[in-house]
Amino acid sequence: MPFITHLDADGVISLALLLRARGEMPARFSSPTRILHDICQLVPKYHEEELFVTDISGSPLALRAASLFRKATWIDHHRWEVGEPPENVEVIVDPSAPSAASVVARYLGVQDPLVEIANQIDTNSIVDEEAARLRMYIAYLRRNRSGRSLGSALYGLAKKLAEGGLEEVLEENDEKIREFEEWMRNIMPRILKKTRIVLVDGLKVAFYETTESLPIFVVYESLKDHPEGPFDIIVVSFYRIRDGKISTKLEFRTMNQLNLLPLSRLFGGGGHERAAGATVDGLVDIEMLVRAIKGVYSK
Ligand SMILES: [Mn+2]
Repeated sequence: MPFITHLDADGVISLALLLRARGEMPARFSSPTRILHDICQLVPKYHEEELFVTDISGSPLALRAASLFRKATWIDHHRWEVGEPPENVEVIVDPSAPSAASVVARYLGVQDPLVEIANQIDTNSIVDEEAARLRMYIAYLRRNRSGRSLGSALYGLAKKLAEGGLEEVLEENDEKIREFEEWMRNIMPRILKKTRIVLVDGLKVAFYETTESLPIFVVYESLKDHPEGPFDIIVVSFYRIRDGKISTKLEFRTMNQLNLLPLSRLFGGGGHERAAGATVDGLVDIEMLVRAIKGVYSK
């Protein structure tokens, strides 16, 4: 039974819950932009089995691709247009759920303290130290590994969590977590300095542009200390060049309960009301973003 999940704490915890309920399965870590590609890649080898997808926004096309498997179950909590899914694809999407893991737990009929950890991390409202440390450990892995090596590390983590070993994982990787914390402490003043604040028709918007991929929570945490905060919109733009082509990955966050989905939709993306994003071909600069924000939010 192949499994595709999001490459973050919620995705890993969703996998852990399914591993415990259903036993070992081949897993792949994906994202909304890569999901169609990843489903198609699994078709030749696994189409006679049941596919599981969690914590990733789909599309009518992705659901059609999932229908090439004997059966598919798609469990998520992002807000997206499900439409009428193919007959053999079961879609369970609850946009009001704090995490995909909580929807998975409900689907499986289980209760687990890991769900609360996923809820705290995914809604960026961390209370427990364990949640903060797990988030940093995953961020450490994403910083130091990629491709297959990252995939197998995250799978190993999910397996440990499934066996009830959160405390153990955090203890074993204490040094790595500290290393990440140290890196984070060093980069925070730089983020604060490089952030541009623009007032857009009464909305206070913070722009952070970078070519280095970094976890959004690091930017968010940095901006908590900004003298001009809190911000209605935080925009993080990652510029990437691949095969000579530039693309912009946009991430939107808010400190003031603003609904960011219309803004991310404008760029062909999605997500949650308070945490959304999009990936755009070409370069999206601050001027374009200001115009987009005006278009969406100005009356
Ligand atoms: Mn999630």
